[in-house]
Amino acid sequence: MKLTKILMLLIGLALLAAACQRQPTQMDPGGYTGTNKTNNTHIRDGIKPGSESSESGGEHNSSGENAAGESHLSETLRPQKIADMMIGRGEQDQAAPVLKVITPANGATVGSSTVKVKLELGGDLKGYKPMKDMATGMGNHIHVILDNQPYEAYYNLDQEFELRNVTDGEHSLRFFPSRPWHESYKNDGAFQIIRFTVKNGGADNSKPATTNSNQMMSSAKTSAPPEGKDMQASTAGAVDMTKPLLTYSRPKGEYKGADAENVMIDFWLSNGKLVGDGGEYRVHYTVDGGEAKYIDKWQPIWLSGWTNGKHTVKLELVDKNGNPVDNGGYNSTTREITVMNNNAPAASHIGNSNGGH
Ligand SMILES: [Cu+2]
Repeated sequence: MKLTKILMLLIGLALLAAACQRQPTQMDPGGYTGTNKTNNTHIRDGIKPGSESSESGGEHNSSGENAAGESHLSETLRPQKIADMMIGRGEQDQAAPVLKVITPANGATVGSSTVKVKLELGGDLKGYKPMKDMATGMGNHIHVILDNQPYEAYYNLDQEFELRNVTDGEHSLRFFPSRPWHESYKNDGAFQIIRFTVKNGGADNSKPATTNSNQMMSSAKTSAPPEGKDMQASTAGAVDMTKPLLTYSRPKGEYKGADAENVMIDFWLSNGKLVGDGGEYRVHYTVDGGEAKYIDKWQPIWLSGWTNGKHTVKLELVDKNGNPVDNGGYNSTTREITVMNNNAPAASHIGNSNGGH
């Protein structure tokens, strides 16, 4: 009787172990190997990515495993939906957009807690234009980052973007163009960083966030209020704009349904190259404080196998030996995201559940 119970327990454990081993582990476990683990070439081959991984994702969901537990993440190919979108975009993904910051000027002092942003987009655009599609809530957009906060999405460059309730003090702003699925353009001139100061701006961060209903703010020509966002209280880091700078971009916010199956990690890297691109840096990332992983080529990666719930994602710039490379505190960033992968039928529009950000 007792022996039977033990035997059954052992068989159960063996089955569990076998289930875990079915998951492919493509990620670099540590030291730089000189190979690139991502498989962007498969986009052209039209291979459906992550079929094994989505299966394992289902197991975890049905088990109701705590999100704080290990997610058994694995690197997957660029999702087919995104590969399809790229084909539909013509040459846009080969564009080299160049941003110019008109307002606020680098070094400017602003006497208001509402900071107006004006950008100019140039370069080799190949049809790239920031614009929100009202039907899908998606479109090309600019990522706007105040200090080291999560980015805000800016869609219509014909109108100013308003950063509201910005606290007094020195701040930094970073900008770069992004695709509808939030993958950044990585060409020279795409990324811009400026510093500015708010003086006697009168921001009150004890007040609840206000909506953009202040009609006086918008210009007489336009009926729609400007895009904008109430900002959290923060100040600039002591960033040296000439030194290697890692800018966290994705993941961010909530991932639901089909979008939760493959979560993209994407970042901007200035003034330095990763080892896989002939440089001397690596991007060290951890999920939920788990095993250290590395990105050695500057391109997005997609991870599948997320458990439902909240997760932390940390990106950090390190040197070849794994030592942190600091730059005003911006080179190590941790964000919390929420994953709700309910295995619902695929959403018709990827990214919808991200609120267009
Ligand atoms: Cu975005």
